[in-house]
Amino acid sequence: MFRTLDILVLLILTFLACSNAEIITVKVADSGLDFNPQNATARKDDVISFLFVKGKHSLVQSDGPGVCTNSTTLTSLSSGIKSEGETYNFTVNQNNGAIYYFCDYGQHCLGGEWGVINVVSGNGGGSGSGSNGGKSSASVNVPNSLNFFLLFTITLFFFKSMI
Ligand SMILES: [Cu+2]
Repeated sequence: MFRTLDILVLLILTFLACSNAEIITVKVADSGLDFNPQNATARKDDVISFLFVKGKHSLVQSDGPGVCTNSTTLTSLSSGIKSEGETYNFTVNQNNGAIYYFCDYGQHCLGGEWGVINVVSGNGGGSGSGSNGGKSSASVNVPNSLNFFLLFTITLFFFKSMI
């Protein structure tokens, strides 16, 4: 017999296993006026979690790399002024292309504080690529392992319920 709790756990695990969305952390002012990583790779529905490390900053979307003026088309990425220790979460809502952004606070952008989110299509999680632009293969494999673990747990629950 299925118990209510078993069914509930099964539903939650199934939901988690089906969701490939990832949380990608980008540090703001991690080392001076910068974003770390400056180039991040993400997929639709991934959440870019901007962590404000030091000072005050304000993230706004722009129309190109190193451009220090607001985007004329998309305005979904806009954090407002944030202080040390705060976070701003931005959910990627496009299937491909690049999302450019910069810090609108003071003259920070002219000091080099801008970044790019490269949106790629396909399944699996995205990854931060590091400030050198290199791709981290290790973090790409993490979601697959997690999904395997979740599916394994679901299978266990299924068989347990049949006994
Ligand atoms: Cu700034």
